[in-house]
Amino acid sequence: MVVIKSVSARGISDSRKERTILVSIDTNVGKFSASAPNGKSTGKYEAKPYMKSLQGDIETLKKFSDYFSEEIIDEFSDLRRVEDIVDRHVGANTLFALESAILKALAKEKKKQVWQLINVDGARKFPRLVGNCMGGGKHSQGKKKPDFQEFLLIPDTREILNGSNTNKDGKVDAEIILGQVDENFDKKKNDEDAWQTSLDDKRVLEVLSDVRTNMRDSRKIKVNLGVDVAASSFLKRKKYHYLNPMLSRTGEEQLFYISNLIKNFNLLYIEDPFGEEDFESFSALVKKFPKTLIVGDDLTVTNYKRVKKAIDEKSITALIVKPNQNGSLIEVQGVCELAKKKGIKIIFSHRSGETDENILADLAFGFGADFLKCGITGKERESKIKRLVEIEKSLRH
Ligand code: 2PG
Ligand code: MG
Repeated sequence: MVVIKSVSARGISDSRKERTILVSIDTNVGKFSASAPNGKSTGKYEAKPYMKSLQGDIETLKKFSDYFSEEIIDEFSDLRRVEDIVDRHVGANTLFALESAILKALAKEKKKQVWQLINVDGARKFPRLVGNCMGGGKHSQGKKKPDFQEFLLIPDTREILNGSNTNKDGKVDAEIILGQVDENFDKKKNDEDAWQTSLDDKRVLEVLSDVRTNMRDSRKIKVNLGVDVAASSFLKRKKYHYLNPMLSRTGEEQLFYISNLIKNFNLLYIEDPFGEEDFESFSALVKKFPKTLIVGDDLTVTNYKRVKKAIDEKSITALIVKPNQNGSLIEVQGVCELAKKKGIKIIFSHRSGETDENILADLAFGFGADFLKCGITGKERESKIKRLVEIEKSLRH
């Protein structure tokens, strides 16, 4: 069992140089720490990262430090006791980092890997990688850019290195093509290290289609395409306000437009194609494309109630799980169990402002995620992929 002797926290910089929290614990089996990432295109319904402020949460943890020592942690479900202590006193980033540090201590004490604390039935399925290749929206700078936030490559393999190398090659290929077709291309990358471009959404999808063909020819691998529309970020007064080219679409027009994109570009994956309140339009899309991954992120925000509503209303076929959208890993477990029971695919995901923390890989594997969305390049993104490779290797021996 783990006994927590003390808890402390401090602010650190994320990949965007914004402040986030690092929580450290001192235990009977040593010192452990973990950090939380930051979102930018945050859902209206996600839990607040901090109660009042980062500094406020740091002080709260300090005040509560003694209470933790009274709790004995012996298994994953004991995290609930920690949650009982800090419930409504700290935000989701703080809780997620604290629980992550505790899981690391517990793994050490049990001589196990973090994923083994979760994956009690010993499932061995690796997630497919979802890699952000080109981007726009809130994650990119510049006046002229795609309105959609992320254009994603999804290699059809569960071998992590193969998937990761395919995505890297695909990203290099995209760079070459962008150099030919985007006169403004300056090789700059956005928040998630994806290429910034001045092309519009459709033209980016054409580039991505070429990348798909090239990967098939050169690497003999099938690559599927996906998009994170992050539609709430350009929805105002019931209209989707596109800037590139400048036009607005009603909800109905958006449904028509998205449907055409799915058909014309054979998209496997479409995330947040409508506003975060619009369960109905999501349902209409699922009805038209029951086999496509219609993914809720801002819609569902890793919140059990919203996930249940989305499933009950048949609004999604897949679900983004961002542990720090919620904070409670116990609820994350509940969300994953519900999704699995209902045949909804699970995509664990990084945030746009990331740290070197790699526990996301253990969580994704442990909870049996179907996909892991964590970018293609950049040390904060690659740390998660490297950790998956490590898990893969450990299972071969
Ligand atoms: C998303 C995420 C991660 P953010 O919308 O899916 O790619 O972005 O972390 O800014 O919410
Ligand atoms: Mg998203």
